Parts: sequence; structure tokens; C-alpha cells
Amino acid sequence: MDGGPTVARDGSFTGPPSRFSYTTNGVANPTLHMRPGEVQRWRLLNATDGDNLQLVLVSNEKGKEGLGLNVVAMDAITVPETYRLTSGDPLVIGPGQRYDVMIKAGQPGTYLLQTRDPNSGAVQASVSPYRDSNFPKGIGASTRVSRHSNDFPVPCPALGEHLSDCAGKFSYPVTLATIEVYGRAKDMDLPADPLPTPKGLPSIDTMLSRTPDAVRNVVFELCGKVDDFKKFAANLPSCGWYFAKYDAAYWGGLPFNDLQMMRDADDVGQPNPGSQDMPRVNFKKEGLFDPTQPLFPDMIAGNYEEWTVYNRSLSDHPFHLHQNHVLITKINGIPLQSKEGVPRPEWHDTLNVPAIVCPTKDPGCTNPVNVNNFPPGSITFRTYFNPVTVGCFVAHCHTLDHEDLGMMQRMDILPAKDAPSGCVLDGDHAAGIVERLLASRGSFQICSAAVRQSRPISGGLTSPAN
Ligand SMILES: [Cu+2]
Repeated sequence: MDGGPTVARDGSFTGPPSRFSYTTNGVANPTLHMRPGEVQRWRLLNATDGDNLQLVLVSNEKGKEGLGLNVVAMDAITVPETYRLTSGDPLVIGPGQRYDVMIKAGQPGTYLLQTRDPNSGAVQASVSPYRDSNFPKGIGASTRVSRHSNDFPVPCPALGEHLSDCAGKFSYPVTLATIEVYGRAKDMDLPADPLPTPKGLPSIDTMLSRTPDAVRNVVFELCGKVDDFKKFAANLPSCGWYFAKYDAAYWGGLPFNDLQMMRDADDVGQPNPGSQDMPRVNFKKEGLFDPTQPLFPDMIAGNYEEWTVYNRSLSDHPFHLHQNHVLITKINGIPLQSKEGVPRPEWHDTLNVPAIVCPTKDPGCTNPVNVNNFPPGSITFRTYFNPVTVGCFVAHCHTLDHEDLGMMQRMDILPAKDAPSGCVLDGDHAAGIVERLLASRGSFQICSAAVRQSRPISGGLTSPAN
């Protein structure tokens, strides 16, 4: 649990800083009990607004082995084979993600469920529990930056600090729960592999062997304050055009703060006639959330699709698709498969899209780098549009302030090609929609009640706003 300080209408921070704390089932550092040898199943949900948790279960006694996290389900879908992480190997849980883990208690003693330092680069972790001999720490193991810069007390190290700065401060690792192992031994076994095949989803073989009906590319982009962008040399080719479009008038006269976008990455615009470099102009689609239209007009029930979601920024964005799970096949373009080439894809409905791939000399991206000069992070997945999901819903970044600032898109599943999704836009306020939703016992389809302020921008933009 955390939150930001009050923000005034002029964009400045006011009032006392927010309190920062993590709770587990509503309690700060609760004590759980296990018997020696006992196996328990924990369903872990990261309900923070935007923090990466890097979970380990360590012994409270020096030199004593901790307990491993054994992942048996991801976002409520049982995995084919248990992911057996060793006691010091962090399981990254992005905002909104769920993992079911089996824990086998060892010798009597005290163990601590902790989240490790995500900021200094001291911990290199992957977005997924996938491990193999080529990737013993997982694919794309890197800093999984977490945001506490507006909170108090800030866990140390905050961004840009090092563990050596942390003496006497509230610091990582932060203990989320204490596990006391005592009592009569109860020797239980972890579940044997393979685990039961989940029902209600196409088989992994079907998902991988079907030729996709569509291949799409989506990108998370972040255009910050103009000054910040000059400082970080991180102007994306699309930012200038969007800066001009979403100007102070768009924001009701308020100063420009931030653009958080989820875009069709195949909508690349045109070269700027004034400058062949950047920014480009004349994109066809919205970058910010547009409740009046879906990002893609041709997502059809019963179809199989392959998507790659890119991240052109310095921190992770947890991608979340409503309604249909996604089968992750690649992270940063690297296939999830054994040395022998056996695919080991993962079902998720939420997964961090890794940040840009940092320069080798600066693996933690601790120095400002130009995001344009390094490969974007990415996840690639197959998905199946179950016909029961005909209608409209959203896909978005699960960092809540990103989503609220526009990093979200409407998704429509059509019953057939060119047949409308059946989603009805209306002008009611949210309260009216909720009333109708309750009255209809959940069968009412929600699209949007938002009033658009956007307007078309002419094709002649040649002077970049940034
Ligand atoms: Cu985000």
C-alpha cells in the first residue's frame, strides 16, 4: 500500500508526504504458523498501485537456508510443471499479478517473506519465474525499478541510491510477513509434476500450432515533461506530435504534465516534413485512451492472434488484458524454451513488459540514457478470443497512475467480421452505469461515459512542440 502526496491544480506537490507501508491481508508484517515439513498453498496478489515486489522467503537466522517458492499457478491458471525457485531467487510480482506458490516448511525457526531492493541494481531479476541453464536468473534479469519517490518514508535505496547509503534508514529488504515454524512435524509432499491441465483454455499445442489470424504490435510509450525529456535525451519519435495534440487547452488550461500512452506500434506516422529525424507526424490512431473506439477494428471471436507488446521507457509496464488470458512465448524476443527446443510458454493475464534493454556498461540503467538508442523490452504472446468474450473491454498498464493518465486502450471482440461488437456508447455518468449494471445483474456491457475533448490535428505540423 502506498500513495502519492496531494497534487495542486498547478501540478505542484502540496501537503504532508504520503505514508508508505506494505500490508499483508491488511496487517503490517503478520505472523503465520507452519509445522515442520508442512506444505501450504499461498495465493500471492500484488495489490500495490504500481510497485514491483521481488519476493524471497529467507531464514531469520544467519547462515540458515530459507524456503523456496514453488509456483504452481499464474493468474489462476495451473502451470504444466512447477517452477521451483531456490530460497534466494526472487519471484517478481508486478502490480495486479497473481502467483499461487506451494511452500514446504523446513526445520523449526523463523522465516521472513521479504521484498528485495528493486532500485539500485544489486538485485537482478526477471519479470517471469522462467529459469533454464542459459538463463539461471531468468530472461532479461535486470533492475525491476519500483517507484517510491513521492512517498515517506522512502525505502532505501531509492532510485539512484546504493545499499551503502542506507545505514539507519527504513530500508530494503522490507519484511511482508513472518513465518514461525514450530510444533509437531507433519511431513507433506509438494505436488508431483505434471500438474493437472487447466480446463476452459485451448491446449498449449493448439495455441502454438495454429497460424495466427492476426499479428499485432503494441507499444507502451511515456512522454514526460518537456524539461525532463531534454535532460534525459529521451524524446520518442511520436512525442512531439502528441505534445502538440494534447496541449494545455486539451487539459482544460492546466499545465502539461505527462503523456502515458499505449499505442498501435504499427501506426508509425510519417516523417516530419520539417525534419527528417523526429518527431514524426500524422499518426492514424490515438495514443491516449480513447473510449469511443477500439484500438483495432478487426478482433474476431474464435480467432487466434499473436501480439508483441513493446516498452520504450526506463521502467517496467505491467501489461494486462481483460477477459482472455495470454500465452507468453517470448520475453525480449527470447523464446521460452528448453535447450532442446521444447517450448515452455506461460499463461498470464498480467505480466511486466521489461524496460528498454540497458547498455552492457550500465546494466541497471542508472545513468540517464536515450531510450531511442537501445532495444525496447518486449513480451510476445498468443491469445484466443473466446466467443463468450464478445463485447468490449480494455487492455492497459496495471500501474494505476499510468492507466489513469491514458496508458489504456479499448478492445472490441466482434461476433464476426464487420459485425458490431454490440457495445453501446452512451452519455450517462458513471453512477448511472453502475446502477444499470446492478439492475441488470452484470449482463449490461460497459463501454464509456467519458466526454472527449480531443480534436483532429492538421497534417501540417512541422514545428515540434518539444
Ligand atoms: Cu505503465
